[in-house]
Amino acid sequence: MTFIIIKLHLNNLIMEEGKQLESFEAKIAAGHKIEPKDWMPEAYRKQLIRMMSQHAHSEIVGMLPEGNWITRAPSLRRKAILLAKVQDEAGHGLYLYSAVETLGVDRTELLHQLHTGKAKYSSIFNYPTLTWADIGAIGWLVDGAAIMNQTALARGSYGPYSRAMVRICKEESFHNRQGYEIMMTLAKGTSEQKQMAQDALNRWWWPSIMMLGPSDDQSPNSDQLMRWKVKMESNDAIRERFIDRTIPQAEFIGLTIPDKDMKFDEKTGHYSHGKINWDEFFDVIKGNGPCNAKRLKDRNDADKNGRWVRDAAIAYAEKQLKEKQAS
Ligand code: BYC
Repeated sequence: MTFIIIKLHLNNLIMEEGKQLESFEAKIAAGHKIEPKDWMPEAYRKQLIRMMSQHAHSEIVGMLPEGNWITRAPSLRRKAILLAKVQDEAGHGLYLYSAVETLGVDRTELLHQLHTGKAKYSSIFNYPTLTWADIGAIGWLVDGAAIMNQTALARGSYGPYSRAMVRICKEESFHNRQGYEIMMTLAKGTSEQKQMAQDALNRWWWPSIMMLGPSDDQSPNSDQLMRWKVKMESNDAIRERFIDRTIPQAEFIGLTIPDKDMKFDEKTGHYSHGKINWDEFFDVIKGNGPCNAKRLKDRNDADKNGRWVRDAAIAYAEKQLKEKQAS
């Protein structure tokens, strides 16, 4: 008898979950947003935590190679712009950690995963910034690729993530323009300056097109993410759009994309490109890129050195709360 009751109960639970999944998927198909208190399948929640936390980590790790150039920016104007950009990236990290917390996970845990090397962050930030032109290349190419991806993510199904994307993309557009303007200025400068810009393009081009994720045949998460409209387009589709948009920009300022196989295909209306070195990409995301160890150390140091500020802010907030409760 007990066995039958348990079985009936389980059947009811399965039916209930089936109905919830059906209405969840219908909501997404109709273009509605999923909000934190709505029912969602565990796999959707886990995928969002994975992707959004990697995104948040990328924003704050991305501050490191750029922050490295604040004291060496070539003029006061360039310094002020770069400072504002790096602060924007910190802000993006904050919106995104807050957005991930709506899924019931604490940012202390997420940061612990980053600092112990368990969590991924964007492959692109494991490359060094060797000259001032690299700051131009990051704004133009890295922020350019990020915008291409994130304007699609802004139409995604999870409310807090898609809304964060809207604001982030506005700021990334400014970052993209300042980077292109640095490259344009260098490309119009002396032959040494133009060479510096070309050298930065040579080093950042391939990592930038790789940062949009592995090719579709090597992307295990894409199908599920696209079915639930977390991702609106595949990695290769976004990469193609980024390449199509960027090549004319390089031509306009007289720089050469370092890919001798790149050519415009009249039939498809897109540029075809040379072979991407996916071995390098997978090696970098495994932790073996030129700067992985340095980035982790610098993040850990920043976390340790900033602890007193967080402790003081918490103590002040607690004091304020106590005073409010007492009055
Ligand atoms: N780097 O199944 P796939 C910025 C991993 S920062 C490292 O295609 P998915 C900026 C992937 O996680 C903007 N790992 O994955 C900041 C997965 O491993 P796990 C950064 C990567 O999630 C400061 C495995 O490879 N933007 O703009 O469907 C200064 C298989 O991949 C990467 C975002 O984070 C990578 N590049 O698609 C300046 C956007 N690519 O987790 C600028 C949000 C893949 O299964 N994220 N992997 O172990 C996304 O749109 C997607 O996560 C991706 C990858 C397109 C990146």
